[in-house]
Amino acid sequence: MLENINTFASKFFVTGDPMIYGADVSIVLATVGILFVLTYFKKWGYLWREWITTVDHKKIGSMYFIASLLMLFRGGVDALLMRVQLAAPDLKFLHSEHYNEIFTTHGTIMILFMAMPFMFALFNWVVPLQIGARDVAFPFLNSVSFWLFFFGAMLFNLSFVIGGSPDAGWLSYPPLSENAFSHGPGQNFYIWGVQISGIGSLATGINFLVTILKMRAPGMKLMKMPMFTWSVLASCIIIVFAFPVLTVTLALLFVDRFFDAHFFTIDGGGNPMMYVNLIWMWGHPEVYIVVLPAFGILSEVVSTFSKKSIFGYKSMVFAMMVISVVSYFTWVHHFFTMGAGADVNTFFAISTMAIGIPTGVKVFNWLFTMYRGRIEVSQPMLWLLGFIPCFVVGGATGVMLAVAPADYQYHNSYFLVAHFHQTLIGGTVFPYLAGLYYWWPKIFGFKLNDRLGKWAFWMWNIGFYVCFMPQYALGFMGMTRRLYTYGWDMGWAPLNMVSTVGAFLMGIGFLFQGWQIVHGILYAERSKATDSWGTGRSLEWSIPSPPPVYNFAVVPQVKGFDDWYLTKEEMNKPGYKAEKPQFEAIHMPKNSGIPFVMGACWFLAGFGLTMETTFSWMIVPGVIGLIGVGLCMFARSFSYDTDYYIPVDEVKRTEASLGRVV
Ligand code: HEM
Ligand SMILES: [Cu+2]
Repeated sequence: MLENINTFASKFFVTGDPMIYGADVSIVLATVGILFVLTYFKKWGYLWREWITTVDHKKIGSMYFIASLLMLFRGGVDALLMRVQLAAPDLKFLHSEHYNEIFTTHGTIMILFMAMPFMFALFNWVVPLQIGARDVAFPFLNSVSFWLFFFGAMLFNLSFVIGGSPDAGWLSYPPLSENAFSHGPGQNFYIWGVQISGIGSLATGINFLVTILKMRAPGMKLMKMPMFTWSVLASCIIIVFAFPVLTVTLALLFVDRFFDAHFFTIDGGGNPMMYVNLIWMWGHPEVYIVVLPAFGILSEVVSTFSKKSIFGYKSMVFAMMVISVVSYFTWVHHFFTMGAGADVNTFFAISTMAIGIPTGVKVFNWLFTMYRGRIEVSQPMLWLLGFIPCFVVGGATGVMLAVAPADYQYHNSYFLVAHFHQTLIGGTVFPYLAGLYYWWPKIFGFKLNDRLGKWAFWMWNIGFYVCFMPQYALGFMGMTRRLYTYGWDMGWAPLNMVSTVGAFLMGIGFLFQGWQIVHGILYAERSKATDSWGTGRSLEWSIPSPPPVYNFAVVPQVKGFDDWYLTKEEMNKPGYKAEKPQFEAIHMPKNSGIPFVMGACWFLAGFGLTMETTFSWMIVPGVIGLIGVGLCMFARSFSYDTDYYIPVDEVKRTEASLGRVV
């Protein structure tokens, strides 16, 4: 009996590494701590009513943000562990398998569980406010999306302590990810964690696409939409076409692993390169999914703080739409070395370089917006100024990689590692941070401390160049990616040490930001002012901060692009008199617990199917989870009590308490 339990435990739990035991203990302690605090302060009801069951886009945005911050922490710790191992030759800090696991979890977490939810946080916080809507088109689905993302991410992270982490790289290429080479549950965690959250992302894409197309306030023609909303529309179009490819690809890999099929194995007539093509047909558009909203954020920030309308609005919109289409025709640049032949490689080399054109147009438009503007270097603007040089160099090295014959040299070298971090950190994380600082006062009613913010900015920026510039050189010196150690004779030691120092500087930057948020919650001056920066131009700056549940007491009538700016001009005219608003009862969606339960059922299903290859009886929880998902759908289909009205009196009372004219 005891022996049985022992063998079970040793297969079920990850053992053998002091770091893992440390993590086990801290997970248990943190969980007990959280449960204790919630019970002691009687916060369970509050948590359930206000957050877990919420369908309010602003709160869902906040939950996405918290999750992405936690994942940035985990992904960041992974990064630092790797950089410590590589700091000097022949270190024994991480052994080879452990290193493989860490770069896999780092890459997957950073892109799918950090960048994506950070982006969804901004979608949720901002889009309905910018288009004058009271919520997204499908608030219930929005909550489902969040919980699928959340439980998918948790499932993926669980692999650290149960079963073992995936180790076949962030895109899980076969043959490494096939049964023959990765027999344990690690790869299954990857499949189910990414699959479940991916379904959530697809639903979010559909939701925001419909929201932007159908929920705009009267008068807001497409060509009057703010740039951020445009960028979200472009990103969602890509999501809707790209994510189904991911779903199918992962499903095929699942069939290979569970039913011994041969889609991607050489024996039995499969082909691993088919997987590589499929995953990049999603993977390349995916990088544009995360980068287009970044462009949108920058366009808002640059015009607000240059106090000018964005330069070349139409060309900006056009550039974004071109990028969203062309991004489907470049995927082969990730494996020119596959050997598809000169003609195929030429096509993909040219299409990749072509993307540089609309991207360049955007950079020039931001510069021209600043030209002759009265520039105010606020925190969001600072990140924009950090972004431009970083992204330009990242883009230029991208064009170098696009030269197919030259890529035979760069491929899978540290040159590539430096390039993609430059676009992902400089081109995505920096702009998202600009957006965070920019819209934070709108969502929370206070600004984040300037001094701490400047420290964070400089740490991130200096750290970034110190960390990644040496890696370009290391790439030229022959250092390949995914390498866990190297010898003294290679001559790579000094640059690697410099790179590690840079990584830690970025880590310090992150700590400053954590402190900045805590500091803000504790000490920042609160302000309900609608136009937090004084120079806002779009509709979100016309309502109180934080906005009431219904956002707009009266649906705005949009006059033109930069509508709030136009309104302010009108208000400044002599003899202006505010019209008395005509309130009506407001139709709102009701909270629901189904999305959370459904997410939990997916988690159970995913966990069961993941562990099934180790313990066949785990199919039982797997099937129970799937049945639970079905029941949740059934329950939703038959619930009729899904919405309510906020009566006029209550709207008036709320507006009056926010200092508005009633
Ligand atoms: C905060 C600073 C960061 C540092 C110091 C860092 C460092 C690293 C290191 C050392 C590797 C492994 C390279 C190798 O051995 O091949 C790596 C891989 C990777 N990183 Fe980062 N990283 C950072 C942030 C990010 C961010 C923000 C993202 C995405 C949004 C990201 C995405 C990736 C991806 C996709 C990989 C490839 C994983 C693979 O080879 O499967 N990283 N990073
Ligand atoms: Cu690509």
